[in-house]
Parts: sequence; structure tokens; C-alpha cells
Amino acid sequence: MLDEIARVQEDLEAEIAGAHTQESLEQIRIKFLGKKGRLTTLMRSLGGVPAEERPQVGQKLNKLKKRAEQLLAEKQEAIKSSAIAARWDAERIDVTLPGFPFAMGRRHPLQVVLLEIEEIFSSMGFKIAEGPDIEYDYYNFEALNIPREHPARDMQDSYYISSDILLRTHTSPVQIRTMEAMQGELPVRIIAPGKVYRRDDDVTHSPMFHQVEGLAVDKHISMADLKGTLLLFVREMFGGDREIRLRPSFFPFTEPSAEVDISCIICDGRGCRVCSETGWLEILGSGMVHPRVLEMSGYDPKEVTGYAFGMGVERIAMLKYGIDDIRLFYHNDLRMLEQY
Ligand code: 2NM
Repeated sequence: MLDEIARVQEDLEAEIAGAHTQESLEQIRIKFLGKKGRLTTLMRSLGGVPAEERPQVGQKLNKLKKRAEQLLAEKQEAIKSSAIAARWDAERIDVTLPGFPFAMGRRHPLQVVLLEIEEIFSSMGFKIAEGPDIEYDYYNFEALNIPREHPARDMQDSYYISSDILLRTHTSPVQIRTMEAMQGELPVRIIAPGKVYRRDDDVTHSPMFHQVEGLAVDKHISMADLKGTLLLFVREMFGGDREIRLRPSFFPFTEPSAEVDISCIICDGRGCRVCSETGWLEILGSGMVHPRVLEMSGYDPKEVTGYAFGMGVERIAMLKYGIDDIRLFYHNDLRMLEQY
């Protein structure tokens, strides 16, 4: 019996020492202390031990049971804390490692140019006005004195949503809406930047492009104000030694009308491929707001006058950066976009 107790103790200690999980420890507990466990069985057979040896054997068994319980409890604690340590090790953050590289975005070149245009006109006292891309035929054409027979009103030239609703073909409707909302109040001094849509598609035309139009209405506004404002804009945008020239032109919504050229930014006016040897680049349309347009929007053309102008943002960006295909702006190829 004493030999058997010694063997159980030896086996128990060896098995606990070799256990590394809570599950295997539980198996050991059952094996020795469970209902049919080796130690339990020994204790049950205590009755068969001769009476004079019984107290000594009983004491040894009790001591062994206490020791078994203590060893199991100690081992359980050890396994628990080593599991926590392992997790701590796995999740430890090494603050000396380099950070994750962060992909920085940047502004699209068209946005850079648009913001620059807005900044220049804001500094001259123009407010920025916006309106819907989807317009009524009235604001896009009728209120701008664009007659029914005008080609822009053909289904072939504009994107119609219904017979009287279309994608705006210029941002002029924003100017009309602004004048209407101001109910004859003076002065009007706004620019209208935004997307416009026309049925055009080649290297220099896109079905969607960006425009900035300007409008100033007040008493005694003249063509000289228009020319001075645009000269200042051109010199801010393209450099202090640029010149401009105004050529007579026609728009239904201005009278008189003028195309505005700048001295070529490539050859400085001497003549090159970019300006087709003329020394000049066309960048703006402009004119004095037609009296009928003023009248329809609630201003008395006998009391006030106004000038207006419009420019394409893509065209200006192409000239400024020497880009020869408008479609490059919309392909979203980072090899192109990252150059600006
Ligand atoms: C241009 C050229 C000339 C223009 C006219 C108006 C309005 F609404 F006041 F009549 N807004 N913009 C205008 C005039 C636009 O773009 C080439």
C-alpha cells in the first residue's frame, strides 16, 4: 500500500509538471482525484488495511491529497499567467518601427486653376455664385436672349432631359438667377464657376467642361471697366507683362460683344505654333449685357449697364501647363495628374 502511494505521488508530480494547458490539467485531476481516480480508489481501499497500519496510511493519503490539490492549483495559476504573457508578447507594439506610409492626395490641376481664378476675382470684390447643373430652358436660353432658331437650342447641341429642362450649356443662368433674386438691387458683382455640358467631343472639346463667367451691373459701368478688370485678371493669371486685345464679336446676350486675346504666353507675341504665328491666344468671350437681358431680370437698362465675360477653365489650364489633349484631365492617370 505504501509503495502504491509513493508511485501515485511520483506519477502525479511528473504528469502535472508536463501539463501545459488547462484541459490537460483537468484530465490529470480526473485521473487522480475523480470518482474513479487513482488516489480516490486508494482512499476507498483504506478499509482493507490492517487496523494498526490504518492511521499511518490514512495520514499519508490525506497528505498526498492535499499536495495533489495544491500542485494542481499552482499549475493552473502558472498556465493562466503564461497565457497572458504570450498574448502580451504577441500584441506588443514596437514604437521604434517606421509608421504606415500614408498616401497623400492632391488637388486636380483643373481645381488648382479654378481656385486661382476665384481668388483673383474675389480680391477684386466679386462674390461667388452657384446654381443647378440641370436648368430650365428659360434660364439657359430664353432669359439670355437666345432665340428659338439658335443652333445651341438644337437637340444635337445640348443635352435635354425634357422639352424644357436640360444640362446647362454655360453658367450664365446663374447670373440670371442672381439678378432675379437681387430684385434690382445694386451693385451686382459676381462670378459663376461650374460644370457645363455640350454635345462636343474631340482633343480640345469635352461633353462636360468647366466655365467661369463674370457679371458686373451698376450705374455707369462701361466697356473700360470690362477691359481694365480683364487686364488685371490676365496679368495675375499669366504674368505681369501680358497684354490683351479686344476683337469685335457676337453673342445674343451682349451688345457690343468682344473676344479677348492675350499676348502669347509661349512666344510673348512674336509668333509660334501655339498661337498659329499670330502672337495672340483667345481666352475669353465678353461684352456689355444686352438691354433685353437686363430688363428680363428686373433691371432698367436706361438706369444701369453691365458687363459680362466667360472663360473655359480647361482651355486656361491647357495653355498654362502646355497640355494638348483635353481628355487627359478626365482619365485620372496619376502619371499625368502628379505632374501639376
Ligand atoms: C460669355 C461671353 C459674353 C455672359 C453674359 C451673361 C449674362 F447673364 F449676364 F447675360 N453671363 N455671361 C457672357 C457674355 C458670357 O461667355 C463666353
